[in-house]
Amino acid sequence: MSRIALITGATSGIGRATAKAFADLEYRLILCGRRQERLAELEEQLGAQTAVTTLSFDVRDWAEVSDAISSLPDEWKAIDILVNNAGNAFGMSPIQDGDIADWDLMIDGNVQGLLYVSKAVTPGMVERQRGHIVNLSSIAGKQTYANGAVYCASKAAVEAISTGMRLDLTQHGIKVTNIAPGAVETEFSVVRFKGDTERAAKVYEGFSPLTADDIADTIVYAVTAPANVTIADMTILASAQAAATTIHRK
Ligand code: 8X3
Repeated sequence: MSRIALITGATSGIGRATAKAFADLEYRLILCGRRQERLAELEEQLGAQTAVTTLSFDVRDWAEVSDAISSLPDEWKAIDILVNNAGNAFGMSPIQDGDIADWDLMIDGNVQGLLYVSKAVTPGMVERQRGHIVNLSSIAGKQTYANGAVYCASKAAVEAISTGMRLDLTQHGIKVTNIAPGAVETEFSVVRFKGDTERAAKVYEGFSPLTADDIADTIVYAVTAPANVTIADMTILASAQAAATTIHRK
């Protein structure tokens, strides 16, 4: 039987591209997100290639997460791969001007959300003594930049959680991969700048940014590595990008 993969934040960006790449591998897919219509549309599209089911919940709400994962029918319960992709940036400002609601969204979504979904999925992996967790961090988790303290902190937390998970779960036959992308052109900057598409476009001006498909390729590489290989940590930058905020633009 093909592997079962659960992807959070599957309705857009890296999550959606990963869902498509996994469908090409004929993995059975549990696609998770908040936007039900987008999930239904993706289910219909990828359902032509592989078995797909969807779960609509907010990763920030433990009761919703736990109810959704435990509602999976028996044939979907043995999750082999968990891709913790859900997460976002909200706002960019010096710490003294930071918006509390933005901070809560980033910490609750990027950190708590990742923990909640992992808490719902990992006991089964431990029981089965196999599994693979892929956490989406960021170059921002490795290099803090001005006006991004809280987003960077949330991704630094993901880095720590990936390392901690690897320490706790390796003995149970579970691989943990931390993926740290640089500048990927998705809805990321539009969300960060709250719909200001002009400001968002400027982030990717004058160079070729990464695409969601580029990151999906690296995730495929990690999950298809031979049994004796763990891809522990990958940083993927656009080729014009030397560091988080050092980008050579034409
Ligand atoms: C997204 C990459 O460099 O905008 O995590 O923080 S960056």
